[in-house]
Amino acid sequence: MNNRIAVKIIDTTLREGEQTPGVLFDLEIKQGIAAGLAGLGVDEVELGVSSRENSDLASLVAFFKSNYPHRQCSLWSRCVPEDIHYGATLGVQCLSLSIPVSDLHLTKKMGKNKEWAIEKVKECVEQALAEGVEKVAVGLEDASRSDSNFIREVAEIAEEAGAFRLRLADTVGVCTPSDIVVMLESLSGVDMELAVHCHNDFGMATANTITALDNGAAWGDATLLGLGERAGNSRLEEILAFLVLRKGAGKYDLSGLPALSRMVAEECGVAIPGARPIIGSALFTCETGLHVHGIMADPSTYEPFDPEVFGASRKLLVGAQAGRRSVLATLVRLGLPTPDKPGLTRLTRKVRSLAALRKRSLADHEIKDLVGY
Ligand code: HCA
Ligand code: CU
Repeated sequence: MNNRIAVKIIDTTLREGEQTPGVLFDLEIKQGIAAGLAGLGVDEVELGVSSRENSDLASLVAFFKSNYPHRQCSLWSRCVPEDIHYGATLGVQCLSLSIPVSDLHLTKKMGKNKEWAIEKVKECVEQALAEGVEKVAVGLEDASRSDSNFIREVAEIAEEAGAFRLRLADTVGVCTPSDIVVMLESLSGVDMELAVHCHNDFGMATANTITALDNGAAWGDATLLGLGERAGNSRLEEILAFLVLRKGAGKYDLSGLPALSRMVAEECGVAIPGARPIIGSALFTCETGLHVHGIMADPSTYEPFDPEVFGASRKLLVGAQAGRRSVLATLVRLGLPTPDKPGLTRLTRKVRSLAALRKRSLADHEIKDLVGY
């Protein structure tokens, strides 16, 4: 990562995450999520869409500003004067104005053209600044399927008008990490902070976000559990854990992450699969003899980080692929007598076949039964 300290994360669970079909947070939950995100040390919390119709927004902004005055909050806004005005009246620090930039979006969705987009960006950035918004950002929707010369043109206009940040959206999640690098390179020399907003349609959102942060982007977007349209966005839990555990970003506090993720999952009525990266409950459960042996010798052989980082614990099981060492360790753990080598081999065979028969790992009492205790 070019500059670890400079890397910053925008959480958009309360904006993009709430666009997930069937997800609607009430104000109290939104406050709980915002507080949790502030606790993790997320650099900016996008609190929602700037619109009078967003009935909780004024209270949520007021809550966040009074409780976390030193943490940046932002609103996402269409390039519509009344929405910009509304955001400005809420006194939010940062307003992210979003504009589509691909021909597809401009013509088919908006019935507009490139000239319109250029004009809108200029007008809207100027309006937001004139209305007293401290930091104005511009988000380019469908940037990954847009003409790079046009993106550069929009960037220059946004910069001239006074925007501090340009966010490139891979709106339908079609980029690979190398596409992200090319997109960022095409903006070299632009004097605004660059951000990316990556969707997960092909499962690459987290990789794309991390790659962007490694290649010149100052900001990356994420949502808790990767909530968002379709396959969602890059997952906050993966991004933060990677930045802390692999890149040494000490400014984030991961301790609240599992509880916050579970709270959001419960609120959304979704189950977190056991093998889900970072927050799954089965990540530190191991049954394969070879792996159990390695973990017993040194956990880092087969674990990328210590489960205690997330308050989790390691579970070493004996099942159909158990090895002699794991059977022996289980006997010791249960305080049972340990057999000689041939006896251990026989017992291991028995453990394996019983586990295969039952199609699961064995419980302690089953192992006791096998050794006749
Ligand atoms: C959406 C828009 C957006 C905008 C991102 C941004 C996207 O689909 O609702 O303004 O930076 O993915 O393009 O989330
Ligand atoms: Cu999006």
